[in-house]
Amino acid sequence: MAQGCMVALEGGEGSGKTTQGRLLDTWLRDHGIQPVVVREPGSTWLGERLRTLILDPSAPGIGPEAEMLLFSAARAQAVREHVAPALGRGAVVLCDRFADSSVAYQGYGLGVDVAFVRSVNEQITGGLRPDLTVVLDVPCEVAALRRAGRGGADRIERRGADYHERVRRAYLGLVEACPARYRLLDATAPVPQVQEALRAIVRPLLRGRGHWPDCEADLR
Ligand code: Z5A
Repeated sequence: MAQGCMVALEGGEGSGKTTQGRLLDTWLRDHGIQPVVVREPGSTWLGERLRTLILDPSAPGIGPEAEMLLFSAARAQAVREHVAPALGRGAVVLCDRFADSSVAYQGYGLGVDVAFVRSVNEQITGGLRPDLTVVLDVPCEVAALRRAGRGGADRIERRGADYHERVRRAYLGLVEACPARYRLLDATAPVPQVQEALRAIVRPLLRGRGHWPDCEADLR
């Protein structure tokens, strides 16, 4: 019987989480695994509305604590509606961002008390933690160039280089502090190369949780 298993993709803006998450999803489906994919903020009626509100560049003066609580409300709903039920029935859950985004962006980035952020995360997730968090890392200048190609920066993307540097450092610190639960991936490489490295990280975890038939020796 396969066990529930949660993989989170984290990292700064433009590090390629969405691109890599989609490729990982397709790869898993090609091998008979039907992951539940969640993006934060979003994936629920409430979360998608909060996303529009929080990222709106014309939103006037949302304070750091309020911002953190809005992201938390979206997360609480996503956990209740999707993540917890999926894990309960033994599914694979892929999250494009999870609780560490609030630690990095609102805690270390904006100066909200990190212990408070962690404690809210603990309450709203019931202590749920991803089995594995892959941090996709790119220097902020690379992320800025990728973003420039898209235009229309949102409220958080508009923050200065110092802010995004603090966020990046926060993620690197999380990986360093707990190598058992985090893996760092150099996301400056071309997309297929990053995907190959990501699969190599995810494969043994899923294999250990019994997520594909024994007869399939290698999951390419
Ligand atoms: N946020 C927060 O503050 N607190 C929280 O608790 C949570 C979130 C949950 C969500 O907006 C924002 O909310 C986010 C953090 C904050 N803000 N920031 N900054 P989002 O979902 O729109 O933002 P994002 O998660 O950062 O997504 P993104 O900017 O789209 O980045 P991405 O998903 O990591 O990258 P991508 O969309 O896959 O790729 C970006 C571009 O780079 C795209 O043109 C790709 O074609 C290109 N790309 C991707 N990979 C490569 C490689 N390897 N080489 C070259 N080009 C590449």
